[in-house]
Amino acid sequence: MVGQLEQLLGQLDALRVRALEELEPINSSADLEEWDTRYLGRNRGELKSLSSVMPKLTKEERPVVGQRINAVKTALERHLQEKREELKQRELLLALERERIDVTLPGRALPVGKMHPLSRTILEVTEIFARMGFSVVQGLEVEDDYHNFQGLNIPTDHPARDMQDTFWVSPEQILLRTQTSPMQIRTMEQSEPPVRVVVPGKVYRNEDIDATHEAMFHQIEGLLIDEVCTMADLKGCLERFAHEMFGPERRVRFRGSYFPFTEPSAEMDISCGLCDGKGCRSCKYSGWLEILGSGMVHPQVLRNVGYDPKKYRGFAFGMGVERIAMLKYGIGEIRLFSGNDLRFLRQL
Ligand code: FA5
Repeated sequence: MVGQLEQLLGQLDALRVRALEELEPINSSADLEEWDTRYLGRNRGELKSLSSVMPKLTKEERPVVGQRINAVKTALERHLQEKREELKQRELLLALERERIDVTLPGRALPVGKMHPLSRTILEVTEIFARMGFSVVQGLEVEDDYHNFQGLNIPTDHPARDMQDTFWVSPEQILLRTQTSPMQIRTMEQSEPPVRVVVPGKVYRNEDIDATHEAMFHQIEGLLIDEVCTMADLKGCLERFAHEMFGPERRVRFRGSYFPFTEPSAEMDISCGLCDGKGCRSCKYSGWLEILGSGMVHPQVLRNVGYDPKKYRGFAFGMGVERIAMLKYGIGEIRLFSGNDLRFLRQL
């Protein structure tokens, strides 16, 4: 019996040595779990199998073997725990190594957008007028017949309506504004003189599209009302704008014109920058590009908004933003602005 006991204790010691030897080189969680099951597993673990002889032992032998089993189990569990910790630390270090950021690497550049050339033009124009004391206000793109036409001295049967072919939203009442001029009426309805505003925004006309005409384009309206104001003020103001915008070398000319809401009226042309005034497709071989209509505010328009035309006078102008951008950046085709072609937009 003593020999059997010695053999059992020897087996337990050998199990402990073997288990610890096998534990040493393990370096993955999966292998560790497998080791745990093999030696300490509740059902088929090797320690459990050796413990199964307990019932067959004598009363004296049982505590001796029981103590040895416990000692082996405690030792194996302690080493298992230490190994688990070690693997956890190692995996953490590996993860940190994998995710390490090298702050000396060059950064990845984010694609940065740019202002659209039309937005930039609007900003440049309004800044020039802001320096001359004008405030910038916004109007409505969907307008009524009164503000777009009648208040501006263009009654229903007036031939001037044919100059701006209209997109109607509801027949004869609501429309997409054909010009920014309705903001002349709205501004004067809402404020007392003196008035100095510029109004940038989109306008719509049912037009044939070509290199210089779009059906949706932008205008900037200007309105100045005061007790003293002459055509010379209008010309001075617009010439100054043109020279600040395009440079002093560009030539400017005024041509007599007709608008029902200004009297007298004039259109302003700028010498074509593409051909330097010699004539090209863009300026329709005239050497000039019309950029705005203007004139002294008609007394009837002043009466329409309740201003006394004997006391107040003023001038107004409306310029085409696309035409100005074409002149400024030497672009020969208006449709490029709304084409969304990045190759074009990146060039500017
Ligand atoms: C008007 O729209 C008047 N409201 C301007 C005005 C305001 C006159 C205040 C007097 C007082 P006109 O239709 O000419 O005028 O247009 C003004 C400018 O818009 C033109 O000089 C041109 O630069 C631009 N423009 C006109 N039609 C088009 C179009 N289809 N595409 C691009 N730009 C255009």
